[in-house]
Amino acid sequence: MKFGIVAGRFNAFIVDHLVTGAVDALTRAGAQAADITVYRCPGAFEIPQVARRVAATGVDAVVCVGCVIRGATPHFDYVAGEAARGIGELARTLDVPITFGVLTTLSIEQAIERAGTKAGNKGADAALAALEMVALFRAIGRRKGSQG
Ligand code: INI
Repeated sequence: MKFGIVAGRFNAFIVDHLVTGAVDALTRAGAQAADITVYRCPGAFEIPQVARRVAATGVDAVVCVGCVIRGATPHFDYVAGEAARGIGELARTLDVPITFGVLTTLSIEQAIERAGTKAGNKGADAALAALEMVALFRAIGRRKGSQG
């Protein structure tokens, strides 16, 4: 199986831990490191554009990770909203599992908690969701056209 991980570079001190969590989860489940490619883009807003291209390379799944932290202006809502909307749109329209490991938090502390400390690692969670979706798509594919 081949996987693409698309990571926003904005808030890299958090996102790097999400990437590590995603790679660890995939390799622990049996993926080869050589079959995992990490693509970095400027920020969460760009993730859907990159994920679409990565999906077109023939990978089995795309794991999206990023971190949007609320600031003093409405900017957060636009960036987080477009990232979620864009990734969701891809997931519903492409025939490749695309999972959502983009943190949208109110504070840096909340982000740290979700990047490998007390609230787990959302990059790892998104990678595990991708593995489950690949298996599910294969199971659905096998059933397609079968008699029972
Ligand atoms: N991108 C993020 O990934 N996280 C953020 O918290 C963030 N904030 O707060 O601005 C952010 N902005 C950059 C954005 O994703 C785009 O890269 C930029 O607007 C250029 O298109």
